[in-house]
Amino acid sequence: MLNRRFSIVLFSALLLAAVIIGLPNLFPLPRVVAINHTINLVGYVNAWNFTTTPNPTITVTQGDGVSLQLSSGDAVLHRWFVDVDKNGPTPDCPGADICSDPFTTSSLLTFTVNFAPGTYTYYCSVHPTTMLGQFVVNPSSSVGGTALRTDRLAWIAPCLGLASALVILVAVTAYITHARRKDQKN
Ligand SMILES: [Cu+2]
Repeated sequence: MLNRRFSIVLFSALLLAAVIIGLPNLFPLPRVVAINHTINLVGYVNAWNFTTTPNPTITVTQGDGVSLQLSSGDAVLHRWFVDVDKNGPTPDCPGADICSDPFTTSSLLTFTVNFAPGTYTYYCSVHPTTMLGQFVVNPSSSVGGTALRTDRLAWIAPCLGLASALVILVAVTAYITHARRKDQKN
């Protein structure tokens, strides 16, 4: 009778542990949701955004969206582009590079970062020696097509820890109760 009850408690505890540990695998984590970056760049012949060379570094992750709000701060003609094919300050558009329209007031350029991770250079095609900066593409955190969301992992880990502690507590209590009753019996 006692052995049977102990077996049931132990089996339940193990089942609970299996379910809790297996749960995250039953419901695969969703892919990382690509971020949309809204970036403002104001063009001046000396540099973008009142800076001097080097210009602001733009950092994104592969797969992200970019909404680039461009404007001319000095009413001079500018044209933004990122040198995706890495062949220097000649814009290859249409082609490998991603280019804005030429603008003397403002222009909105939206695109998806669908090129390989790495460090690229963005330029103003009109003033490529002063209006240039780094465009850094970080690799997506996806591994084998399944992405890990750190914010979800952040709450799963303490839950797993707590659940494991409970399971161990239940198992130890059941074992002690079982051993004590066995002693009383003898
Ligand atoms: Cu320019």
